[in-house]
This record gives sequence, C-alpha cells and structure tokens, in this order.
Amino acid sequence: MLFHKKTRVAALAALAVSVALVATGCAAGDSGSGGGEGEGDGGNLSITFLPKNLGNPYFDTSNAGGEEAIEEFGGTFAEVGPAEATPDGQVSYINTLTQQGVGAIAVSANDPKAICDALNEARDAGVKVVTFDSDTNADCRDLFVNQADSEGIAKVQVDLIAEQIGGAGEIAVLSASANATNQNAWIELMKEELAASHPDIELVEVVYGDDDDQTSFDKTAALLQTHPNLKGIVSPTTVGIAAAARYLQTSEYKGAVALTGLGTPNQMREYVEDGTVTAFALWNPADLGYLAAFASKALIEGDITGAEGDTFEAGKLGEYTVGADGVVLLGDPYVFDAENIGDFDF
Ligand code: RAM
Repeated sequence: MLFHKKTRVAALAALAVSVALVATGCAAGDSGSGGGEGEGDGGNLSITFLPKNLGNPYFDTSNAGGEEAIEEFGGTFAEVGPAEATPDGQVSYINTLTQQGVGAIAVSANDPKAICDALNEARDAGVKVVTFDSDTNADCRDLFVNQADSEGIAKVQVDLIAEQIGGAGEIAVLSASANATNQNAWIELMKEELAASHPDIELVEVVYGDDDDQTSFDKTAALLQTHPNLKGIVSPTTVGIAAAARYLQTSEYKGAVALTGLGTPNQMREYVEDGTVTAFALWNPADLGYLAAFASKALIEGDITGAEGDTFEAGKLGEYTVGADGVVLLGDPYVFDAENIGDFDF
C-alpha cells in the first residue's frame, strides 16, 4: 500500500460516506428547470451540474453527491451535458443555463479555454461558476474544486505502475480527451515523476480514448499491437481504465501487461477480483460533487467571492478554505486493491 496509514484511514472514512450514499439509491440525471426555483433567503440556489459527458458512472456519482448537498440546503438540483466529451460540446448548455438564469453552474471542463467565453457571459449575467474535477483557465470561473493535489494524483499512478512492472520497461498512457485539463496536467506531472524517480521506465506513447468506452477499448488494442514490448498501461480516466481492463481480460496480455490508473471500484471490481488489475486509485466522486454544490451555495449567498483565505461550510464535510488561484482541495487520492475493493460501492 502506498499511503501512510493516517491518510488511508481518513480517506476510508470519507469513502464510507459514499457507500452509504449509494446505498440510499441517490441518482443523478434529473433535468430540472433553471432559474426562479430554489430561491432561499440568500439567493437563487438553482444549481446545475454540467459534467464532461453524460453516461459516465464517475459523473453519475459526483452528481449524486451534488444532488444530496443541494437537497440538504433546500436548493434546486439539475444536471445537463453533452453525450460526447468534446471541447466545445458544453457551450450550448452553458448558454441555455445563462438564459434560464440559474444561480450557479458546476462544470467539469473538457478544455481549459473552449468554454471560457460562454462561462464569462454567464458570470456577467450574474451566474456563479464553479469548476470541479477538470478546471478551465482561472479567469473563467469563480472557484475550482479540485479532487486532490495534482502532484499526488500523478505520483500515485507512477508509483503503482512502477511497482507493478518491477521498475523498468515500456509503458503507455491511455487518456481521456486530448484537451482535458485534468488529465493533461496529470500526464505532465507523471512525465516529471518518471524522469525524476524511474529512469528505467520509458513512456512510449500517449493515446486518447475521449472518455468513450469503445474508442478507449480500440486504442488499447492498438497500443498493444504497436508496442510488443509494452509492460504496462496507465489510464488516468475511469472510462479508459475500465475499457482497457475489459480488453486485457480476454486477451493474451492478461497478467502480462499491467494496467493501473484512476477507476471507480464498481467498474473495476471484476478485473481486480480476476487478477486483470492489481491496484488503481481514485478519490470520492460523491464528496467532490457535494463540495462543489456547497461551494456554489457559498458564492451565490455572497459568503465567499473565491478569494484566497475565504472559508465556507460544506455540510457533513466540514469547513473548507479557498487556496491560491481560487482552488478548494477535497483531499487525498486513495488506492483500491483486492483487499479493500469489497468495501466500496460507487
Ligand atoms: C473520467 C473523467 C474525469 C476524471 C476521472 C478520473 O471519469 O475523465 O474527468 O476525473 O475519469
């Protein structure tokens, strides 16, 4: 295990919340109406979640966390989003939400720049903008709710693959979409960590599955054909790692080519149990959505502006402080393996 015990215990406690959450059967996907509804004393608590794409269990879980929070404080939850995780696929949704006059948009960006003009028009019209999971440039949003420190997310994946391939050999990365802010930041940091700590590991290629299951599956097959000496794949996306695992499971590479990255326990369980995958990492997506919802509320009600040092209450998660560049940090990543995966349900 790669984390200090204290960190793991804290992460476990946080994740236990999501087990309870899923057990209650919370589901995202409502397409509620926009402004007007949900106005409390402090403002228009109509908050819409806009994930990278719909149909991704990771975002289903984060949206469920957002919905739980919004129910707790008496606002109106809605979720809208594109079918495909393309750079400008979110623009038309942002424009519609601006017209509807929602209180806040909580968005995971497919591209750091492509949605900026639309978001700034929303902000000019009085809509608060919180990015979560995948940021835009800092001048297009009020706050970014970051799941975990990017260096930590990069390092945990490098540590896992290094351990799984014995510290030497060729690896490849199967990413999400080519412009994704979060994956691109993590990949750059993974390259730095490889260079600094693992000179015998060579990153031979980065490919993009676009957070689409079939594309990710096909890209996995192509990687293995192109690089006959490949010893491992790192997929820093829940869609990619699940598709790659499905490919490996029935291929000649099962057990011979390591696979790690970021996955949800429910999607990865069968691959961990049958030995296709040894260990992977993630944070708690439900808590991420929950925190993004409370951050939205604090902005709408004027408790915070997104300035460094601002503090706000986030329900069951407690108090959070805004850091430099308007970033709020959820916590630490967590490693899942055959020993613990049975404890999680999301
Ligand atoms: C996918 C998305 C998301 C990312 C996770 C790890 O679901 O790309 O943005 O944070 O993977």
